[in-house]
Amino acid sequence: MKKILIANRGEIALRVMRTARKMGIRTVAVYSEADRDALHVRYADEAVLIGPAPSSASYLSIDKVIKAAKLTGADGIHPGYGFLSENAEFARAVERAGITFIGPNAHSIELMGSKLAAKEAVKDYNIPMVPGVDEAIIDVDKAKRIAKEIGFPILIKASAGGGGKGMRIVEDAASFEPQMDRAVSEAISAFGDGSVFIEKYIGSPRHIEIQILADMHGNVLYLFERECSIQRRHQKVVEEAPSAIVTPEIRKRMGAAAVRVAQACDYVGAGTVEFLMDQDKNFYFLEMNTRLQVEHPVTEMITGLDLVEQQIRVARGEVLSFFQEDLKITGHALELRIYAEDPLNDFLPSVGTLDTYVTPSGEGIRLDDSYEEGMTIPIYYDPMIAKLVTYGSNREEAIQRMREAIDAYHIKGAQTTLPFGKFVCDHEAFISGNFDTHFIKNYYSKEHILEQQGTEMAVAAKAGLRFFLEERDRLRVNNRIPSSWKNNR
Ligand code: MV4
Repeated sequence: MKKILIANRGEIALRVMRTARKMGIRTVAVYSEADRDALHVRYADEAVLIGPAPSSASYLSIDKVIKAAKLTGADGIHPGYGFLSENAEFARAVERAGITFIGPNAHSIELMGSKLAAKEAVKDYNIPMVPGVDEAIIDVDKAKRIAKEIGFPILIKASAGGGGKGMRIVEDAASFEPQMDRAVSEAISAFGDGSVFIEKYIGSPRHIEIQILADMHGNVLYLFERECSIQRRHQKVVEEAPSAIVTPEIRKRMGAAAVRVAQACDYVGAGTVEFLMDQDKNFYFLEMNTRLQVEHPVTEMITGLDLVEQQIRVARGEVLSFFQEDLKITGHALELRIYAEDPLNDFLPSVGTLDTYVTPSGEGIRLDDSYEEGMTIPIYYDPMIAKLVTYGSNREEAIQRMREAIDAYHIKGAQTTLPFGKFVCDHEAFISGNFDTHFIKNYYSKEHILEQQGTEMAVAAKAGLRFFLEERDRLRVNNRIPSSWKNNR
């Protein structure tokens, strides 16, 4: 592979290019009209304009991306995350064009894109699953019977879903049918596929995922877990590795289960197997993400591996150069996603021009971003500004570094989730490790941030007053200097 086209934008495009460059591989950016001045365009060796701002006409256009690759002679395409990264048709079209898709084969993507197909595929692989049915509900009465057996509440899920879309909690038998009708029509309008199934509802789960890495020669390894329970409307905000509650014994079992999931779909490349963990630390397979994930840096920090480098090596057909026994966790890493969203206004997008953009740096700080002061956040795409990653020899140190890094990060021109990150790092439940996917719902309200800002403002006011008094005294001294001398400047 001599030249890679990155079919993405923002921080992930830059992040992939950095590794390509390190490996001596040339890079091609694609960009939309809204991204003419974007950093990924500037950073790449070559850049191709592929269309107007809306993603559907640019970053999501299979034809345009492949045309750009042919035009520039790219022999590999990295899809990043989002956009076309989990589009089986795209993976197929890339291979058909004689270009290497840096990701799993189209079959794996397709299989894991359907929750029911995924359940079916892993059936004989001894993977712990949430009690429920593993086929689409056709007979409502039968489903109701099974629901009673499992015990309410149960969850109706869309097979084509993911990220929480098309999910319905059913509290009792009476509300089964109306909730089911809603789930089906929601699934049809969102995914064009009304297949739904039921699972026992795990009330206070943690979301823990395992990073896996597989080569074309049958080697599959797990790169430990990431804890992603701090989410808002299925959008992760804080992630960490390792999880504060996963023991070496659980880690080994989860890792082995994740490897079997990968084997069940002939997986190649970097992938993530998601699990739910209940309050008794039982874990259940949820779904597999067949892409590089946003939060992959925390895994890189604790393993010392470059996941993009591994993706490229595996895509070139190389054998993984290490074994499971070679991998170990060193230290602890946290990631805060900094979104241009207003934590004081229900996390609504708050895009604008970054009038001030001063970033933290130093030991144990990694910042994956794609902005510079003066740049404007486009309204067309994901409003993530940056991923602030901190590393420490232990969890406490990583948290303390995150606090300091947040304080050293100065953004003006858009409201961001930075103060929310501070709230999390200062929260007793987070610090103790005793939290679940309801953390934000249970503990967060904007008053906490207002209070925090109030305290900060009070501190600033006090500092300002002291400065004023000191200056006044100094100036008074100056006033005693004879005017003839003072004016002689
Ligand atoms: C669940 C669940 C409870 N019980 N399944 C949400 C997204 C999709 N990937 C699966 N999800 C869930 N599935 C059962 N049987 C609770 C969730 C869930 C959740 C999972 C992970 C992280 C955040 C979440 C927030 C709400 C619900």
